Amino acid sequence: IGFSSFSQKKIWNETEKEKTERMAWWTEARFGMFIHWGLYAQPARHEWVKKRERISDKDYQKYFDVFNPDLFNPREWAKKAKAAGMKYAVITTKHHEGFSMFNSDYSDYNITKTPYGKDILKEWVEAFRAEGLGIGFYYSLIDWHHPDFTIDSRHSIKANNKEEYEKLNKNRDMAVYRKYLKNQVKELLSNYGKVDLLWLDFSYPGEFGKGRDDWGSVELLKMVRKLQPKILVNDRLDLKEYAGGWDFTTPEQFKVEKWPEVDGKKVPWETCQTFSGSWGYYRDEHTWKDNKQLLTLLIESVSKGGNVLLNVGPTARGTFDYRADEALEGMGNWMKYNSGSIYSCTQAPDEFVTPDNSLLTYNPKTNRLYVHLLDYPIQNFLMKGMKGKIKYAQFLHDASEIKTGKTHGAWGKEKMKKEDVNLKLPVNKPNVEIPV
Ligand code: FHN
Repeated sequence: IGFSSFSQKKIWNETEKEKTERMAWWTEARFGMFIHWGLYAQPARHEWVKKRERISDKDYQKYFDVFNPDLFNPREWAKKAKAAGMKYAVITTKHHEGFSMFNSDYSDYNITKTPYGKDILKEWVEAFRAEGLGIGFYYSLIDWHHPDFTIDSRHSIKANNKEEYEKLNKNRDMAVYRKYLKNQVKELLSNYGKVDLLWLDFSYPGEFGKGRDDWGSVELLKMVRKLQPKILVNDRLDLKEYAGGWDFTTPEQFKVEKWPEVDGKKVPWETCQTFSGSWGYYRDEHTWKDNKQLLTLLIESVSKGGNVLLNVGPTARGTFDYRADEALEGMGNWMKYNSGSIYSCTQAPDEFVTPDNSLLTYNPKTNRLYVHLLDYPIQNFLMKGMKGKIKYAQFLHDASEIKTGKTHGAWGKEKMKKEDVNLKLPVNKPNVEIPV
């Protein structure tokens, strides 16, 4: 569908080795915080509340008029992210509602014009950078507030045919919007120091099959690259080429079956997920992932060579929901003992057979294999085909040795082959979270 195509050579004259080096901090980090925060935190009914409830600009204005996160403490947020084991963070600088959480010369629909009155993004960057976290900016390509943004099925108004579509957009000039988009991205990448990651969101085929280059992607990326030469860019511009259009792919709210590939080649990837069902703060949301689900998500992603970007939707006063705090603390309790099996780890070499009900990760630098038990086996844990490949086995949380040996009785002998190794685990699991 009319996606502009170009090779990396034209935009980013970068070798695979240079790209690997540029991405190394992110690949080793494995775990980041996503933050969805904007006017939609006021109604607290999902970040798409304006579209879902078909709220007019006029009726949505009241959220702008009262926005004043008086309890916002970015350093506290950064400490919580760090304690959870997160190494970078990506915040919505502007979501689809079109409200800029930063001071912009191109739109008065921004944070400095609300009762809050200050550049909240600047405060956030300073705090997260002070805690040593990577800085990522989410910027929505979609803008429900800008008078020149093309209206289509992403809006409350659905055009049912080409005529209606053209009538709806008669006074809208996407070339004007493209310029606005480029100017705001330029502000973001010029006014806040080094930005490590640009998380653009999202592209879709033009209505009625009309392919379009909505965002001026090639020119936009050339500018991005010029302003922030080391920055990472995700895959949600309307450019399909891995080599040039983007650095990592972003499977959202689902678990990949295997390491994603493009043209038969494994590509960097990061799954973005919510603790609950909503990205923005949703007060009455009751479906929250539990600690084991979250930990398994993180381990499973790393076991397939990927990252996890886990989302918090702060309240309109600038606090984290108590359930988000609990989820972050739960992950931090596990990461305190086990981050060694996450940071700088990746998919284990194919020679290692993943035992039942467990997940493997592997650190290629240290040649350490990490076995994550998703529940606790009774005494014997068979690792098939590992004879001669395990020098020493230990529990990660206290480094106590795990002995190897034969399995018990006739059944065990029959089960265990000569090329297998059996880990003799204590009957009661160590006093830490499952996964162990
Ligand atoms: O529509 C957005 C959604 O609100 C949220 O920001 C997610 C996060 O990846 N991205 C879009 C849906 O894919």
